[in-house]
Amino acid sequence: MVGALTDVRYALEQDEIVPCFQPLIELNTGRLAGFEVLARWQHSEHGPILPENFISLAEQHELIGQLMRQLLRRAFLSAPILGKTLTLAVNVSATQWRDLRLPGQIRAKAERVGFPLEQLTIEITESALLDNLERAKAISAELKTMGCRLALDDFGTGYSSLRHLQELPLDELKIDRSFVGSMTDKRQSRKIVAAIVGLGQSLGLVTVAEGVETEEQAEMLLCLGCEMGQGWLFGRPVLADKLPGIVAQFPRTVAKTKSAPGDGWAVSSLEALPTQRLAQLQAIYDGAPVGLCFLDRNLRYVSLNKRLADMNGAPVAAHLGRKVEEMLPEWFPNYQPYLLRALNGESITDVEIFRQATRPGETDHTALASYEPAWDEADEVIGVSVAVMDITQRKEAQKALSDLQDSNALQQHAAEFNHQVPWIMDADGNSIQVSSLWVPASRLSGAKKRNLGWLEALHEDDLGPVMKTMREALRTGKPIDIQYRVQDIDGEWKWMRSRGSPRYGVSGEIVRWYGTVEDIDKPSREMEAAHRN
Ligand code: G
Ligand code: G
Ligand code: MN
Repeated sequence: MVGALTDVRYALEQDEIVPCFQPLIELNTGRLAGFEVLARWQHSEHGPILPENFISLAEQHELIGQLMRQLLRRAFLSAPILGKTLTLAVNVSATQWRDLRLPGQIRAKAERVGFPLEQLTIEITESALLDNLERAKAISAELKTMGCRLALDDFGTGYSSLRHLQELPLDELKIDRSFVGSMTDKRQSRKIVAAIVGLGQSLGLVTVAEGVETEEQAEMLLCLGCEMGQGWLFGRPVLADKLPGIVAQFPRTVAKTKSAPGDGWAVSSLEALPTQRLAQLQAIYDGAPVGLCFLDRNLRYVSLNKRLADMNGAPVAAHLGRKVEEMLPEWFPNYQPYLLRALNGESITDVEIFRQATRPGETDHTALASYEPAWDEADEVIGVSVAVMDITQRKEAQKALSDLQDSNALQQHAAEFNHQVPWIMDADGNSIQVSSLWVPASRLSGAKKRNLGWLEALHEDDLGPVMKTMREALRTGKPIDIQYRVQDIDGEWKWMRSRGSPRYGVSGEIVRWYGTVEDIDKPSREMEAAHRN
């Protein structure tokens, strides 16, 4: 029977248990970082036998130490092909973590062939920590001092105690293949993988995904921030004679300069921890000249920046967890169609939204909004990112600019017709622009020429009829044609005639009046003068 104790003992004597090597790949570059050493029994009759059939036997009969030493010896023989960067990872059984001689045994094997311990990773399972955590801690501390790296194997299946992560000087977290295998179909597995990666990142550990079989999984892992992958996608475990081929097949990780303690991998681990990245994102978020928020599928505020909170007139905290509809009941109907479209996967940019003042003291606002669906790794919409820019001032500036253009046109106009002085008035009869050529200019201050101040320059007898005609015109849009007297610089009353017509806006309302005013005394005086000559 295969796997009987005598067989295992015999296998060790005959050196039939040999290392296989499975590549470990840097997910973002596709580079080869090293190999995990996996035991295989090359049985003379039965062919290759998997570890599940002999490891526990070896453990039970205290042959596991010997098994490891034999594997290490053979694995280290392959050292030359690994160069100065590729690593080897070996599995050490739970039972071996009781034995304080473990580090010495490993060191002896490595020194014998000159394998650098910096390129050796020791894999530990959580079960090893259960019966004697203190001893396991002492052993791992010694391994670390020797320069080895420490990886927690099959993470997520055992006890996954956060205490273990805290107590051991770990460098890596290996995510069990059961999660990786189902992560593309099961949201739950995906969340567990994401959580393990996040946990690893926040503790400064390299996360390694085991059992990566498809491109889709590799892609998703990369998106989640997982740095390393191992699995059939990259390569099955192979015997030593296949190593050169594999090393040649993958680009290697870049040679590292002398690594700092706890910074062992040949992987360019990101400098910023997720918490730091989050803080930085938050800073960008807060400093953005736009209001930003993220809404979940129920249109609740998951996060938002201060600017948006200010725009909405409530503190940031008051928004969190509440629905847009609750926060902005008056405006929500304007946003809802866009939000729903975004939840359906459409990205909508640059929608102009008018926020009419709803409370006293508020002013109307115009905003430019974008709605972007947020997808998770399985391409499901999980919420909407909203960006809102207040463009009220821009709109006002545009208006002022068009007024300025009006004004330039006005000056030009004035130069061309020196008897006819152009003016511009708003829909309420307020004078917006009147050329300085308007006769009573010097008698009325600039401010008075503006708005309704121009009426003060009129002869009191003319004021009534002018106002009546103006009111009528403003109401009906009927062209203005009025005559009135104004006093010039010398105090002389002169007759003026003012004519103008309305300009209509897009929705049919009067937006401006354009007209000219002329001195109707002047042509006659000039004519008189001409006659006298
Ligand atoms: O690749 P494979 O199916 O052979 O591995 C099955 C299990 O056996 C894995 O959990 C692996 O960690 C374990 N294993 C493989 N090689 C060794 C070894 O040399 N020592 C120990 N203790 N476990 C090993
Ligand atoms: O030591 P550990 O428990 O991590 O052992 C790795 C085990 O996973 C080994 O049995 C190895 O043969 C196996 N394995 C490696 N890659 C894959 C893979 O892509 N898919 C599956 N199903 N098993 C894998
Ligand atoms: Mn392993």
